[in-house]
Amino acid sequence: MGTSDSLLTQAEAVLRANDVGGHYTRPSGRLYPHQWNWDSAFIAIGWAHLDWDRAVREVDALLSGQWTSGLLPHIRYNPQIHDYAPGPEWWPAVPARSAGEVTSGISQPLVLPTAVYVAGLLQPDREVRLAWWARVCDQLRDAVRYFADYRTAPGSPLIVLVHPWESGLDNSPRWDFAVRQGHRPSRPYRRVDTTIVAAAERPQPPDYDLYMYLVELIASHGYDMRAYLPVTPFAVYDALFNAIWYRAAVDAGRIAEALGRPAVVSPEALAGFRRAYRETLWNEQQHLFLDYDLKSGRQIPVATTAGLMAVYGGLVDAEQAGTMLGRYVARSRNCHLLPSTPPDQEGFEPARYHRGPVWVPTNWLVARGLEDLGLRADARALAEATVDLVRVHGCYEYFDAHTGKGAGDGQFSWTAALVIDLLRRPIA
Ligand code: 2M8
Repeated sequence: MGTSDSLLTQAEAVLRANDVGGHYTRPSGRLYPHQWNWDSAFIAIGWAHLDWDRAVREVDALLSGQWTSGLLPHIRYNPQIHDYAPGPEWWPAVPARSAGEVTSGISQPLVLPTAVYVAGLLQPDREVRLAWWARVCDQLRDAVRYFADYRTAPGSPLIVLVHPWESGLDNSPRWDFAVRQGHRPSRPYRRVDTTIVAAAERPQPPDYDLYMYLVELIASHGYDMRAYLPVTPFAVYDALFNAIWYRAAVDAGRIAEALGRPAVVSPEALAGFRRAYRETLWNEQQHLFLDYDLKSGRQIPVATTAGLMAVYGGLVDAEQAGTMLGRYVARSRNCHLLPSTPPDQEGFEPARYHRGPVWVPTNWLVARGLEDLGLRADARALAEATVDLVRVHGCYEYFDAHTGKGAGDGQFSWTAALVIDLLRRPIA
């Protein structure tokens, strides 16, 4: 068996081991036993190569947690499992469309419409593909529009992120400004994560104090952003979240178009969004997009991979993408690519979770974005570096930026799913 064959076999085994009853795929065995939003989107792409019907079930499961507003929750809890914290008791009275659904009360980067588009194209039978798209199209549209309808602030079409967990890059140094304010929840809370993996690889106590403070704040305002926006310390335009939302709107639009249905977001609104993204988030000095803190009315001066996601979003042209990437790589000397934070950025920690380590999903997003822009050599180099890291170290949750050593959970679903995609659908 060639090395790619054995890596494929290994990755497939990880997905199968994390498959919960053929309904959803947990991100990993003990650390994350429920269904996570953007994990399942990436995972569905992996399944689409192995067992297309299983990919459909992954998406169905995620969509069954959708709220009346269209929000797709960041966690869809499995009510049989109680060893993850915070549990659903922290998210009371969630307005899910289906009775009996137990979810969190915030969302995550909206990769799902793009995953449904990509997985759909992996179905060779056009009728089967269109029938699937027809079945999920309205729910995807609602998930996209939820952010435009409920999660913007006056004067800008950009989406407001209300919790570090929504960013997917939880303890990114970008959020240190809010952690430093010292907010704490009114009730005690427990942590399970540090009993499973080393505390040195996880967010710190002050990070969790902020997370739980915001959970209480959001839940106590009935999950209505406009009600808590004046009092929350955390309201940001996240460069990653907004780029992914834009791409989701475009891909949900492609699905609608294939079905002969009306646009999901109008071309004028998409153009206005592109303009706002560039005007608000571009930083000429860093040659990167930065996040924006609505409370201070300023950009957050912290460079991370989030600033490269405009490449995936299709919000920059090839020339700008090439320059952004070149700069980021040049600042990341002595690191495996791409460190989530470049080593010259204050707050960089090579082995601590989202503060420096290399993550397969963010690499995948940038590589696919480069591919779409025609920067094939860059895309291929990044894809190969990513696959090699997994080949050498295993399907870890993430990888030490300096040594490449795997960290977090060692049987990680999105790592497996996206390596399968990169091997089975190599960069064009
Ligand atoms: C991590 O986040 C969860 C909270 O959502 C956690 O730390 O418990 C993040 O890496 C997030 O991006 C990811 O979706 C989740 C599951 O893999 O784990």
